[in-house]
Amino acid sequence: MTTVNRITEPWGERTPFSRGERWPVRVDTHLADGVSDADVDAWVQSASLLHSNGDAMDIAVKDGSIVGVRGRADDRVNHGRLGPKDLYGWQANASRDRLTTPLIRVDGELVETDWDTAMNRIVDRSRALLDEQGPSALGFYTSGQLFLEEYYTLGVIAHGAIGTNHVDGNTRLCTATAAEALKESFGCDGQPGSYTDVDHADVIALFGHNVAETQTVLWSRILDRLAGEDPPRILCVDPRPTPVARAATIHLAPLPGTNVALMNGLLHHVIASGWIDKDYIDAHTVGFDELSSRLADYTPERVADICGVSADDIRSAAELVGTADRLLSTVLQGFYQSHQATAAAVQVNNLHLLRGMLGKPGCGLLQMNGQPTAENTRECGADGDLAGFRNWSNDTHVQQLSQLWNLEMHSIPHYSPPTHAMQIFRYVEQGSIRMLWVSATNPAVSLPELSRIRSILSQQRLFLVVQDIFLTETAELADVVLPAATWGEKLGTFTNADRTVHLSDKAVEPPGHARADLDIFLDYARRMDFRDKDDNPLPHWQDPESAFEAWKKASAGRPCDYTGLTYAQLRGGSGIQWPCTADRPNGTERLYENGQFAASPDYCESYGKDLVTGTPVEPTEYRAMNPDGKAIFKAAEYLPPHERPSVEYPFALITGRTLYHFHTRTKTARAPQLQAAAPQVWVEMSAGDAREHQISEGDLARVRSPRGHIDARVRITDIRPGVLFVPFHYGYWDSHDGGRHERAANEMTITDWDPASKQPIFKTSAADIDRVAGSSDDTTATRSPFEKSRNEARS
Ligand SMILES: Nc1nc2c(c(=O)[nH]1)N[C@H]1C(S)=C(S)[C@@H](COP(=O)(O)OP(=O)(O)OC[C@H]3O[C@@H](n4cnc5c(=O)[nH]c(N)nc54)[C@H](O)[C@@H]3O)O[C@H]1N2
Ligand SMILES: Nc1nc2c(c(=O)[nH]1)N[C@H]1C(S)=C(S)[C@@H](COP(=O)(O)OP(=O)(O)OC[C@H]3O[C@@H](n4cnc5c(=O)[nH]c(N)nc54)[C@H](O)[C@@H]3O)O[C@H]1N2
Ligand SMILES: [Mo]
Repeated sequence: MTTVNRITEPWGERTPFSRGERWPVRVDTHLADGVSDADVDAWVQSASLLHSNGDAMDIAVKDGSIVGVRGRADDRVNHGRLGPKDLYGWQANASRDRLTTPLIRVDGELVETDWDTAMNRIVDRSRALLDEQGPSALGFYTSGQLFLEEYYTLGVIAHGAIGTNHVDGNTRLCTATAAEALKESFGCDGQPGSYTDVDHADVIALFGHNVAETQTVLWSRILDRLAGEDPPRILCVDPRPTPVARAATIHLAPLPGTNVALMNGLLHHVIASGWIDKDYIDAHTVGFDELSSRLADYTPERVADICGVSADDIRSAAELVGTADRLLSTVLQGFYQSHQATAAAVQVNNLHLLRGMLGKPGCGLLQMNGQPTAENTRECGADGDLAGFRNWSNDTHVQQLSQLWNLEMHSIPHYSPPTHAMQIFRYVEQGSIRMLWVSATNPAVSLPELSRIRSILSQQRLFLVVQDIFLTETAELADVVLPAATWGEKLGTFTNADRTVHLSDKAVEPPGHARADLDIFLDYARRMDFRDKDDNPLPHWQDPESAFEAWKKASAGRPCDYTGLTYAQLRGGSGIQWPCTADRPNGTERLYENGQFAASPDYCESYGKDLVTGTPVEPTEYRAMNPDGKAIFKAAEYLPPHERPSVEYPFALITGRTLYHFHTRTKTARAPQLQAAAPQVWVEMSAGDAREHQISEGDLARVRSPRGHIDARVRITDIRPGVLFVPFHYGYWDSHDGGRHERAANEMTITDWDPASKQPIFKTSAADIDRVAGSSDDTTATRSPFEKSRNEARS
């Protein structure tokens, strides 16, 4: 058992290893005070649910309650390690303020009720709206935090049984760009790389990805390589001095919103220097000539001006990735939550295609996921796309679904692209969507421009259903609140960012009358009496395992093929990476070995889009461009962000995460160790900017954008001058005083999205800052514990 303080030392002690060696095992455990291993009645298998890394763990159960967790030594993902959120976050399950019974709105107030009453309200309203207006009156907004079985079931209900096109997940805010970038370059979603690429790479490049704080165990793996022989060199592209930046060989800190210019500059120099694999390009790709002519103007000097980094640094960074023997790249929100998100992420794919670095150990590409089960939202079609990475504009694919679900083809909407979340909220605002069912997401804190979102969700004419485990900021606005069971209280599977499928077993009973999300969706389907064309119940399954078996049929022959997996096989041992079939019973470590892609016109998930306008490419156009299903180089011109710093709002505001909290904190604020480590919102600014504004460390400051403001304590850091950073975790609910404080970063963010992926822009808006009051004595206001312990160690 590890004894280090995992709040001040989140990555634990080093277990160095050198290139090509196996990453040593280190088993991390945390048990409740006074509980020892000997007291534990049972260890129940699961994986982590507060990030996308998929760290396998066992849940300790004593007297019917969760009393701790322990990493699984045999798992390929974490070799026993767990991060701080995994070690402490489970305590939220037993929080006394869990929702335990359904609530309905009566005379303006939410009151407790029974399941029959709550569900019948939803069913009555659904029926009335279907009669009056048809399927387009109903919208579903789900999550990246449920289980595979739940998404597939919801997808079948929404796309099939109801036939609405208005289905999306909060994955739109999270990994829509990952999916879109993979479709644009490789014809299909699906993560090419593997975490084991960390073990083999000689260069690791992180693009807008603060992996140290957001996937702490993956960072431990990188730190262990850095501590071993023949360490990899690191490129970090991030405007902030993150732990990744501090460990980097080269840190580029571009102005927020200039990623495309920067990537074009890197690719320009890679091509100009001849660091490309011409044979690979000729054999396996289309579009190289267009890319290289588009890149011609992006000289390091020009790019240096746009991005505010030196031309020499751009050349050095290009050399690092251009001469790597085995390059691993990861991409996340610094790229995805920006105005040219897909265009920027695609350039990282281009880098790997130019260098022929795919499908080989160490040559990984991880267009990262963020949420634990975002992969499943996408593959099961709960993000609007069709199940099994099927192409909505390919009739053969729609027909396959109609056969699987035994429905007429016309009852599955495929007349236009699925409605994306930002458009769903627009339709709610305009009144054409009249019932919105929100599951496992908290849009009243996580969507941009919160004053608008609050007014949309509190409209009288909207019937809002919220399915959550707590009475969140969103649930408070609902007409019906459904109490869900969560991780540890229900059975299901989920898939992490490197395609590893884990089983999560039920360890304890849910509190009160809370029910698993799957049971809630199936109960709705039964009460609605949904039927297929032979009058059989739709969906026809009744529990997690039968849902999983149905999903396997839907995945057969598609890139995300699960047919070789069973629950029995996923119990014990390690998680397994899809595709997993009879031919590949142990799963598949890397996609696109030998330059074979899933991009042929008849097989691909998407024909792609224009990266600037988002207009879908016509099937005939795609066929002409890529008849043999090769990988596709897509070029993009740099365009400046829509909202740029001005005289009135001189700063670029970016938002993001801290190591200790997950999203809107519904779980992490209820875990005492995590809450104490980051109890309140702050704003980061540079020392020079602070001086100029007469602001000192710890002062209370007001941060304003054209849409709203918050008050936050100031942390002075080495962030790029002209940039402010605010963590987005803090909604107005406060676990300490139960009070309400407007302090969510999204009070300030803008209603705008990337044209191709439709992912909202959380990382570029203009803002100003002013001092409101002097400094507080609370030092947690101004430093996170791991920063403090690092500073103490250095002095
Ligand atoms: N501790 C913790 N871990 C988490 C989560 C959490 O809430 N807390 N959430 C999970 C989820 S759902 C997700 S999506 C991931 C997100 O994981 P990350 O993407 O790593 O996290 P963020 O902090 O959102 O953004 C990453 C970095 O982008 C940088 N950035 C901002 N603007 C720009 C820009 O214009 N260009 C570049 N190059 N960089 C920029 C920011 O400075 C920030 O350090 O984390 C997952 N893991
Ligand atoms: N400004 C800014 N905004 C952002 C981001 C940013 O970087 N900056 N990042 C965006 C990203 S990447 C993401 S992923 C989103 C996240 O945004 P949200 O999805 O809104 O955040 P969460 O707090 O994770 O909300 C999940 C909800 O599900 C509930 N829940 C947990 N487990 C279960 C379960 O088993 N069943 C049910 N029914 N409910 C459950 C939780 O209590 C919680 O209310 O935020 C986005 N918003
Ligand atoms: Mo996310």
